[in-house]
Amino acid sequence: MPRYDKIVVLTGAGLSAESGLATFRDKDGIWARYDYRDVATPEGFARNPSLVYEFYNMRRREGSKAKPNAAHYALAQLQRQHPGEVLVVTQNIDGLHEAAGTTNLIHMHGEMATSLCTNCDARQPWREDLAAELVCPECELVGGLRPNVVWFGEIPYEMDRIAAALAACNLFISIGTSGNVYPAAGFVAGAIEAGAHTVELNLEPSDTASYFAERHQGAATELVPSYLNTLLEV
Ligand code: BV8
Repeated sequence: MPRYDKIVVLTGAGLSAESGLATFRDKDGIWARYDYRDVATPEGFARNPSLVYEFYNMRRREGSKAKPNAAHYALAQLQRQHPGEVLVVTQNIDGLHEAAGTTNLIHMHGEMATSLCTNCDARQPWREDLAAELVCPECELVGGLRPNVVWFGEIPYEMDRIAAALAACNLFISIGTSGNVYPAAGFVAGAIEAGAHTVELNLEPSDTASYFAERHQGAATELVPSYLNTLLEV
């Protein structure tokens, strides 16, 4: 049996950076161009829905053109070849993990290619632009469709399943996240409590870097394949 048989991987925007998708807090990142209170909060959506629709329409269009990179493929290969359980929890709303073949996956902050109806709560695949005047295919009401994305102040998806996986894991790997946003930034503490080995793979030390037992600094497309290969060799 390999040294680690219950692995939880947390990913953030840094994993998709080399696929051409902007991160949030890098110097030319999304939050340098938009105020998160305007585009990633329920209050911002209520204040100016068309700005929020356009913000996510633009990211959905960009996301639909992006391709997985070597780090996404290395994670999918780990899931296929590692005899243990590998759960990927992503903060990313792009579909690059799935496109690379990752299956055991939780989008804790939602997905850009799905809509949420505020009238009937239906989540549906949605690749086109979203707008206020659209009809929900489920309840046929107009005006209820919003991006199926978790905004600040909203509860991330599948927190119970994530908590259970962290409590049982013996290896926690964090890739491409600045460790700014909770509850995701607190997962490393849960993994430590479970007695897991903790590893950070990031371009630069995150805000929670000091929590990690092992840290490697560099680009995800270099770090991730080489680190994950060491897990497949043991
Ligand atoms: C919650 C929407 C309760 C999706 C996002 C006061 C009032 C209200 C709330 C709070 C408060 N104080 C704290 C909070 C909680 C709040 C929070 O954490 N705020 C922060 C700012 C302090 N959190 C929430 O509100 C969350 N909900 O708490 O509900 C609750 C919780 C649990 C149980 C019950 C109730 C909801 C948070 C989700 C918000 N939604 N976005 C979207 O538009 O995409 S947040 C946004 O940040 C994205 O989701 C993103 O995924 C997330 C994290 O960002 P990162 O992925 O880390 O990206 P970032 O740019 O920051 O970093 C990239 C990293 O990659 C960098 O380190 C860089 O060096 C590295 N990198 C770059 N290139 C590469 C690379 N690494 C490797 N290779 C490369 N090539």
